[in-house]
Amino acid sequence: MLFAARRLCPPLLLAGASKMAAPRPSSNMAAFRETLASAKHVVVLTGAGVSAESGVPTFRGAGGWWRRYQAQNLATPGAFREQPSLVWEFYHYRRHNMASKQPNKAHEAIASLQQRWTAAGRRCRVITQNIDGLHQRAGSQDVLELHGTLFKTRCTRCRHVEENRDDPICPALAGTGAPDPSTPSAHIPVKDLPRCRQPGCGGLLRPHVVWFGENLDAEVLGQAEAELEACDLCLVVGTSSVVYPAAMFAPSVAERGVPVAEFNLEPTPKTAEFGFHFTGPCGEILPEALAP
Ligand code: BJW
Ligand code: ZN
Repeated sequence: MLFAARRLCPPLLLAGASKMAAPRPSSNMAAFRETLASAKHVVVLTGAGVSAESGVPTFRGAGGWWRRYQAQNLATPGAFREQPSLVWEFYHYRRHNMASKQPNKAHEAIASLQQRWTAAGRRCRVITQNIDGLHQRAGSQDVLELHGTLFKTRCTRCRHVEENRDDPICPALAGTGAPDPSTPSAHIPVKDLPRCRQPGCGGLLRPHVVWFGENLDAEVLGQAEAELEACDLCLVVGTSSVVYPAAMFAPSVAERGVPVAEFNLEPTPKTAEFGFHFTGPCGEILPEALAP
């Protein structure tokens, strides 16, 4: 199992060891396109940056604030335990916000690549850390959502998972969730937050997403590992590559000698481990890189 050893190792040690041996990444587009042309099985691993040009905030950096909170600090089981109303306001805002967002040219370029390749008997699998559903809306099929989705809930009592696109998801959240730092918290009583409708349950619902310290779904992780072990090209698009286990996916592919191309506004802690790095907005670069 490719990732078994890495799961047990601190990522900094692994990153450091690989960095020493890695050559400087190329930004030669013609060379990348030759590599793409000869590949048979590509994995496209995406993060928040792929949706940035759709107007969806990223996690880290300037856009990663909601009120006076850093988004990543609300994406924790502890935050939900202590302030379920606040965390639901945050997710209500993000669910509501998605109604006005559209897939951008990067999502479209990836979906188009997958459609062309599938028709030609080649394989292209999208693995995303995003929970916004924009890859699927652009036409990508069989997207692996590593960190869950905004549009499913899970019951904290009976664990039932179901799709839910209601906006608002419960009456008490209507009109809440504004991101401005001066907005007061709604302090919704727990009994009025989203509740499970399974017979005899009524438990508190939570977003079906993966928060810090929680395990990724074993089935999803297994499928991602299988794709990464079999691919002959990996694209890493719009991720800071600091959140594990996703942060070790592309380095593991590179470690077995398979080309990896990173598309990002800036270098990441993993850039030196990759064969290609293209700096700039992925909505501009990917259409050129993946054009037929
Ligand atoms: C553009 C662009 C444009 C912008 N074009 N580019 C080993 C060692 C130490 C710690 C750990 C470890 N293993 C696990 C951990 C703990 C933790 C972790 O990794 N912590 C690190 C911070 C160190 N991981 C976990 O807890 C994971 N669970 C786990 O591993 O379980 C087992 C375990 C538990 C505990 C200990 C050990 C093992 C679960 C991680 C879940 C992450 N959840 C979130 C929230 C999801 C729900 C939600 O969305 O609300 O997932 S956090 C947040 O970060 C979200 C994202 O998917 C994820 C990654 O962020 P991403 O996508 O990279 O976004 P940004 O904002 O960081 O970067 C955007 C990038 O785009 C930037 O680089 C920009 O430059 C670029 N960009 N515009 C191109 N136009
Ligand atoms: Zn329930």
